[in-house]
Amino acid sequence: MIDYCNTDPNAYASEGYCLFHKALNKEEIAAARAELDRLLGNLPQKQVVYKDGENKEVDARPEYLTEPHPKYPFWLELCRHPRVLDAVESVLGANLILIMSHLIVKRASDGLSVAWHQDNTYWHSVKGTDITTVWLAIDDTDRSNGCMQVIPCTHEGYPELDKVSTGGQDLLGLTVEVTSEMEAAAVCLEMPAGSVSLHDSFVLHGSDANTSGRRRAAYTMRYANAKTVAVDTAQHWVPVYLVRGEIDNTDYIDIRPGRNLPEPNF
Ligand SMILES: O=C(O)CCC(=O)C(=O)O
Repeated sequence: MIDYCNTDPNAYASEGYCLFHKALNKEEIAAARAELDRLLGNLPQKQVVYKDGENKEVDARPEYLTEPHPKYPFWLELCRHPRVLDAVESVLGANLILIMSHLIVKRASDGLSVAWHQDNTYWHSVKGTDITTVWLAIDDTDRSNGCMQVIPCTHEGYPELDKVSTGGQDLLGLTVEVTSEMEAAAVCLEMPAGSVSLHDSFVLHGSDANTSGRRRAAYTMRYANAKTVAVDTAQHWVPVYLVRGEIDNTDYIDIRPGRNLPEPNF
């Protein structure tokens, strides 16, 4: 495991990730925690999740709070937060669409691991490579509560790696094969609540189980360059939102700052 962690947006293209400290302040993070606690208090008994390569109904878990942004204005507002978008713009350019989001909450003691994977190969309705995930720490995160880990530079050339079953109790049920040398090069993205990391949609990443006595909650917001990435909105499972810049595509919902947010749609 490498201790160095990239905080230079100019090195994002080569490293495949970058950390930005203090994107959200204490009050903003406290508000996110309160909203999250409200959602956790209303978890259904069952959830449909994409696991082992298919959609399945499973017992609900807080790791599976997928796509809160079309349903709850709080999370959609967060996805167009100026400091979040500034970080995204620094790596993807000025024309940005929001394509997905996911609250991944690992409870204290039994939070699921996330096996090594690439994001892009799961998203068949999205074509292109200029795609990043903002991973917002809602709780402080470190090795003991299952922080994100990235294997730098593995996005180079955008290889589409085959997935194999993990056969285990992890979040996705699938992984890609990784050598011990690659694993030794992984970086732990330890960060205080309010910081964000950005990772490329092809870079290998994952996280260990949370066996600590502390929760590890994160909000992942996924963005693409509106001009170089095409989303097939007929196939895509959530609306696509224009959050910054320009694009000539009437399939996308315009929520650039100053616009009203749409009514929650499901
Ligand atoms: O939150 C985690 O531990 C994993 C996140 C992840 O895989 C992702 O954001 O793509």
